[in-house]
Amino acid sequence: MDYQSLKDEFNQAFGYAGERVYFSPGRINLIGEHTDYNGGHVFPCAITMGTYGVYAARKDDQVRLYSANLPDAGILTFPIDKLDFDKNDSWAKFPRGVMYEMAKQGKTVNHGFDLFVHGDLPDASGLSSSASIELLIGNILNQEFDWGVDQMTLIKNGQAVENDYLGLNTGILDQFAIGMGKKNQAVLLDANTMKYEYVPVELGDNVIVIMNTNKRRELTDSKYNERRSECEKAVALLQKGGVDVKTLGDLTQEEFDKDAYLVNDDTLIKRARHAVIENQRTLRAKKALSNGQLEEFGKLVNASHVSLHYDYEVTGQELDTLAETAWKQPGVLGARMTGAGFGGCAIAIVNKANVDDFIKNVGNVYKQEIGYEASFYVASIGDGPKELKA
Ligand code: GAF
Repeated sequence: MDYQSLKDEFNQAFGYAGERVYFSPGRINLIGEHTDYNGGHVFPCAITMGTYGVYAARKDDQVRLYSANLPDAGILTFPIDKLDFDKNDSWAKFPRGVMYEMAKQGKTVNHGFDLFVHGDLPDASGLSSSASIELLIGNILNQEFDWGVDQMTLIKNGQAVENDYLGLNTGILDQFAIGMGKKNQAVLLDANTMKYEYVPVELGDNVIVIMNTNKRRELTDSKYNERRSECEKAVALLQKGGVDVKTLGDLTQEEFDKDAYLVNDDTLIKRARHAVIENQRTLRAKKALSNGQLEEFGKLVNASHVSLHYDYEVTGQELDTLAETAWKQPGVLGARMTGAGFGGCAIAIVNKANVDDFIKNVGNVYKQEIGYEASFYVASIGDGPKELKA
């Protein structure tokens, strides 16, 4: 999507010329899944697919919104001082939520605006279209209303929109990956301390292929919350047994194995074991990638999927079919689900020379086994939110 066509689209929606064009990416997580809310590490990168927004100031107090992705919703309108959550709000819940949460920090808007939005992230695919729009709006309003806050504030505000405004119990991974995105870099975040480090994604002759199950992630919210509380229960049982631990990210595998008997419940042990080992695996994967040990990196990526399948049980037939079929293809270093799971996307690291055959073969097997098509995109790792120039 280019600058001029986005401006043209604004004009078609609102009947006059928009002022400025902004972009906010989506994300993939290379490894470190379901570790963020367990005080562990994540290792994501922003991608060049994302959400574009065209902004224009209004003289009155109305906010008007139009999404090219949801044309049936038409133009949504609300006044700048009516920000309370409304479950019938369609996608206006995102700008309202961002404004509501920032207002708690004294950051408000003093006039209305028109906003046209157009995203090229597949909807509900686990590439973080929600966090993308939260960071898009946060960055637009920060610039247009001179809020003067840093990216980390907008990242945490995005998470507050999810947790406090929308009532979804998610971690910081998605907003962080998007807000801190850097071209051709992954970022290792310690979700316990919020310290982070960039690592160049140098994959030699390989590229990252995103594989979309095209499955709607219906049960995601309830299953996600269930996993979260299972991990919290495991921590509580370890503490009750006298283990000095605040989060599962505090533990090495050896420490966990030694005390796992205290958890005394098969399911809880499996959930906690995933969180502990996946955190350690993420650190090893970061090291392997930094040292150019791509085969080792790929093996850790595969092991992550296996753990998410057997111990965390968040993969499902669609993601398993994609990952397991990918493992059997020539030129594949590794493949795993990415994001919350239960549908959404997987990623594979594939030799450039094999990509066409890879997509054909995995696509055929998926169609045969699942009954409908998967979609494939070669990922480019891109920057975080920014204003686009003509
Ligand atoms: C979702 C959540 F939003 C993230 O915080 C993270 O927990 C992820 O699932 C699983 O790693 O994307």
